[in-house]
Amino acid sequence: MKIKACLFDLDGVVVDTARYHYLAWKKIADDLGFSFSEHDNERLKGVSRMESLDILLEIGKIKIDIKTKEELAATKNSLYVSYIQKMTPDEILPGVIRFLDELHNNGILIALGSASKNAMSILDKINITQKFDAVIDGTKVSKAKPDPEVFLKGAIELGIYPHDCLVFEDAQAGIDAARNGGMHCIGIGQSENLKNAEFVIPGFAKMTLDQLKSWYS
Ligand code: B16
Ligand code: MG
Repeated sequence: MKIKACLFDLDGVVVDTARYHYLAWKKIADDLGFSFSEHDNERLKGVSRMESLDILLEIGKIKIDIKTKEELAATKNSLYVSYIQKMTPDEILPGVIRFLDELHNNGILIALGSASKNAMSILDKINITQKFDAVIDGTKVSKAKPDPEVFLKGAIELGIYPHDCLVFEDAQAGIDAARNGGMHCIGIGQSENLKNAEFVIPGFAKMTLDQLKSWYS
């Protein structure tokens, strides 16, 4: 098989933290006096914290200065952190651990490529840090997805060429980042929301190395 490394997004791929992001952003929107739906929240997936805030303010048609923006982002993050502090390994999405172990047992390297600055703390809470050969998160990159920086840094840390890497992503920005970096990409979710992924799967419950081999040999 030509795939030598698999790079995983975190939110929406390994765990479903999107609902915690949603609850925290919704509180900010409520306090500012406008409604923010789960449908609106789709636009925030894979996007950095400050860009998420810009999208939220655009939805609420609100203009504020940079200092207030920084305060709102900090408030949102405190709320989000209070949710993730309570996370447990039970929240790892179905099939993830089994699939990571199957990859590892067959010599395929594994990295995390997340936009989140809270990624390390989430990995720690769900007790999965040791499954990754490299972790690149929002504290290590300066350019947000769809820039490929997060995945290219992962490939460099693993010592694998981009064209031998496969990314698993649930957000369009993340799929674009993988493809912009010259990597293979499988979307997690529904194909109509995930353009340019080579394949789309609903999750890892039925994902196997044999399936990967049939797609990438
Ligand atoms: P934080 P991923 C992304 O994580 C989320 O999908 C996105 O909704 C969030 O705004 C971003 O992380 C930043 O998160 O505020 O914790 O730094 O999908 O790239 O793992
Ligand atoms: Mg994601």
